[in-house]
Amino acid sequence: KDERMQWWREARFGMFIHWGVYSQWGGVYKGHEQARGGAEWIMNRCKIPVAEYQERARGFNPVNYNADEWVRTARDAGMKYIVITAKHHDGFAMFKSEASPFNIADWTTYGKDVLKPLADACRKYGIKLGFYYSQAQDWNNPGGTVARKKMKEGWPNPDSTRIDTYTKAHKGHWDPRQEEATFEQYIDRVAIPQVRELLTNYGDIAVLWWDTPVGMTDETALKLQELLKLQPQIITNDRLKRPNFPGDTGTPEQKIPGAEELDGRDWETCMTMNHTWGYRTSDTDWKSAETLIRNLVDIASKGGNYLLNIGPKPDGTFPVASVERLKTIGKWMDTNGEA
Ligand code: FUL
Repeated sequence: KDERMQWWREARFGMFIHWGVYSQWGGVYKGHEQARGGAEWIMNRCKIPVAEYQERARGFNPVNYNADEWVRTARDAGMKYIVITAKHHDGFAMFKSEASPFNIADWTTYGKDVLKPLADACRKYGIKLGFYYSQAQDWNNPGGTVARKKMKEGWPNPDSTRIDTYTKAHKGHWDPRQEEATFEQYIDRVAIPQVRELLTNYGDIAVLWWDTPVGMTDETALKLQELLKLQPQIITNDRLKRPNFPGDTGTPEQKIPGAEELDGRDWETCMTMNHTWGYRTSDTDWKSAETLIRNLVDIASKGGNYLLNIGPKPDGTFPVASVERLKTIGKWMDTNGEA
């Protein structure tokens, strides 16, 4: 384990990328600002019907996407690895998939896999590549689960004009099309084959970043965990299924643990530069470069890693404010970063 973990322990700094068809909404649905949560949650928060979400997804066309530039931007900031959302909770695959037509190559105007060029660029620049995969929540592929956000009885969802009594009676689902298969069928038909694709078609994969184990059982988790043998060196986090599947790394989200909270396990703080993971047009409340550098130093001093998020725009470019901050961090790294 120690040998496998070595590069990761030395890395200290990585780039998280939340990019998908949700970026097209930018946190706005039918003229209304999504009130709560990250903009990558818009389908769920605003209860967008499956057909409508899928229709808009057809138009996803990131013509300015340049994987080479992305990886150089990460490298120049001193980042050693990248973790990108291969599939987020909305179920849209950013890669060519035989397991679901709802993927970038088969579904969209763009018509190409975006992970392939990213894998090539990472290899070229010596940056490790990891995939985020939402294994349980999937709002478009039938049978996927839905996290139910706590909503007080009688309180309307500020983001939804639809009635929450439906979602209550349907385990959080808001569209009958989401329930056309069982969770086990979804795992066998979509999640397992897609994770196999991700661990087979892109060369060495350094990290598998699971998320939100809603509805997972030990049995479904074991099936997914088994696939990791396809990449014997891979490192995984603690979000496959709770409890019983601790993985290799803890995942404090949007917070830096205090020194007294550390328990000897490897950990990685993931954090946004503003308040959203997916691109949000209205969110210009950015942390300063100084704050980001201070966070990195704080985390490194406690033995953790900093996975700092970028929410690319639907055209495939990074927000300018994010790039500016990465440049400032890069300058600081040049003088203070490494021995
Ligand atoms: C959370 C997800 O629900 C968010 O959308 C984001 O991906 C974050 C890193 O993990 O649990």
